[in-house]
Amino acid sequence: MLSTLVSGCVNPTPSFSYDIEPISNEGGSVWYEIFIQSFYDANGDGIGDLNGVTEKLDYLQDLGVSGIWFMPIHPGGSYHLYDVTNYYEIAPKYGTMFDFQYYLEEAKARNIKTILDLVVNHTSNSHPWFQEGLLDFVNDDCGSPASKCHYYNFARTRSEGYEPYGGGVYAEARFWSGMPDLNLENPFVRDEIEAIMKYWFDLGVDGFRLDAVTSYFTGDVNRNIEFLSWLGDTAKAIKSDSFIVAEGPWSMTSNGLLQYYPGRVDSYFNFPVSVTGNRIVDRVRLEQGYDLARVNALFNQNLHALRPDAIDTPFLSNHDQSRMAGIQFVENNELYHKLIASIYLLMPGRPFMYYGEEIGLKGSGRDENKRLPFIWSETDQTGQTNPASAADYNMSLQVTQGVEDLKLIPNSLWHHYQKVISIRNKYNDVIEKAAVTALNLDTRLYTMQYEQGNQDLTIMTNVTDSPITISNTLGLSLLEGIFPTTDKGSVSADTITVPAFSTLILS
Ligand SMILES: [Ca+2]
Repeated sequence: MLSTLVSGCVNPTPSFSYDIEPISNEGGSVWYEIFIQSFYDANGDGIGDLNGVTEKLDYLQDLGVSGIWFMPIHPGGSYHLYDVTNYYEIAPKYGTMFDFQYYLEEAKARNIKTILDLVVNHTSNSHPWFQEGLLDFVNDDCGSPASKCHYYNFARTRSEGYEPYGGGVYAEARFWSGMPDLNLENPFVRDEIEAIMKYWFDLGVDGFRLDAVTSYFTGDVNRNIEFLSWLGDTAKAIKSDSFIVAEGPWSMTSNGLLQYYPGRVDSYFNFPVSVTGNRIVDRVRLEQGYDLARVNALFNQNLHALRPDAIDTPFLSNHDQSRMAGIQFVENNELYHKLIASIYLLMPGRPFMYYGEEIGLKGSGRDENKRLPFIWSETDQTGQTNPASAADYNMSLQVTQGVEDLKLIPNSLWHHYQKVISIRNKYNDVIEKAAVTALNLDTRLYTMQYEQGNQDLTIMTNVTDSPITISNTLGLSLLEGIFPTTDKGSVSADTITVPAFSTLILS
């Protein structure tokens, strides 16, 4: 069961509907990360596939998302495909190039952009580059600058981060021997990466998510930044409106994150607000709404002082983290999850959801458990995928209701996500690139003033389980509300009452 347990609940008979206007996803900026294998299986082999995603594009448009990040789609050795053997093909289990082109056409028709995982820190050790390079190195045949010897960091002696490949030959492989690190200083390797990006841009993809960027040159931030800048500039030269978002750094602090922004890619995932840094969850637990606003606003200000063109990417969790839904609040658990979704999906930048978040999908422990099958319906198994074989999550803890079930519950988590995203899309032209200021109207209120051009908004969220009333000293009026309970609060010339767990959009 999704958490409908209501102990000490604010609202013992929570039967109401979210009031959702039909808002287009066009021009919105909520993105959605998909592990294709676990999403929707169109051909009945238990493995999610590209045709399955295409079938569910109407679903994603209905939810309101405007972009998709695909985890790797290329052939590779592991179930997750982060060990690429061919950057120009589609993994057979996911379909064909024709399926991908058909997907892109259908996605564009629904205003949905697409970015691909670009894994260039390393390849598979089965990639032909590595096989050729190893052979040349073994044969002492590395004389030509174009030799694949120089695509990797081969050595005759072992040092830290190097793995053995037989015959006394070692190569740098920071993750494991199946994923040897590319030599990103090599201009021939850079030419290969440029050609890969151009190939997928020409097919119609909108950008890339860069895997493992802090491992490009392990332990050397400056060289990582230099390479990221080369990659970002190269992408923009091919496609000026492309979107490049880098995985890391996995820093807990704003300063750790800002350290990478001199690298000229559009964005770096905001780990401090995710379940790793836990900024949002922690401040909500402590009822420190203003402090959360203060820290988020300060980050936004510092970011734009450093890089006016940069775009933040707030998110809660991804395929490498325990899922958000596993975080438990003692009371009103589902209401707290709704509240946290309201906060991060309305932050400036491009928020990234992880597939299944909208149904409260759980997963923690080994990686396979963090990438478990999406649930479409409790009763209809059409399209249902199987977990990766190594998954060992205790499925008695997993939710059982899927999208179709939650759509029938008017105040479900699913409808909450749809509501928040509809508000996001409606005001995205103000929110996405806004300059933000934190307002201290009450320490328990998360209040942000958004300014973009001559437009402004004030977004006020009550991070507690009780209503809060303040004086309306700023003379704000109500545009919209996101109300996860039956309490709709009030805004008058004198006072503003924000219901528990609720968000007001004011001007
Ligand atoms: Ca399939």
